[in-house]
Amino acid sequence: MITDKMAQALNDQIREELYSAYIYLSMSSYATSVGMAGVAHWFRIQTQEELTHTDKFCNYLNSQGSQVILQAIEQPPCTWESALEMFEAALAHEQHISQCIHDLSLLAEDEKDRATDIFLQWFISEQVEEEENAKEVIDQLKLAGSDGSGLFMIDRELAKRVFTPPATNA
Ligand code: OFO
Repeated sequence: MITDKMAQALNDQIREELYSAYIYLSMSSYATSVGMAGVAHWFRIQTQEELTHTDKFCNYLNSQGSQVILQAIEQPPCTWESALEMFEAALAHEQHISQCIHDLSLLAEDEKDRATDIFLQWFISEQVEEEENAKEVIDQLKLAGSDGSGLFMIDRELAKRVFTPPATNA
């Protein structure tokens, strides 16, 4: 059993996770339209990850006897100047999500809700990885600069990303 305030905050986070899936799907679609197949693939995998995050929050709310109330999702942007701009936007978005998760954890503490706090620990670690993944690609893209063959090689590398479902499905 969780408080109404906690349930509302977790429902808000479901909207955030769905928006994450939405913006990455938009990035994937844009990358496809400009011939960056590897970038498109990378963001498509990212979309799948975000849907597993959504699922985790939904399952947790249900396990606590709370209803999932889906909210409207804002329209994401649909064009970017370059692959670098896309990954920088992805990193900024992940930093925002990290802040949301930290705020949820603080709220759980305020509510003396240990179960939710423990549930959120997985997301706190996951966010470190999410930010790191985007930063890694940003560094590579900055190194390549405007070198077409460098960008081509990065695109090929990004095409190798594999979707790994989370080990637990709390
Ligand atoms: Fe990208 O971690 Fe969820 O939103």
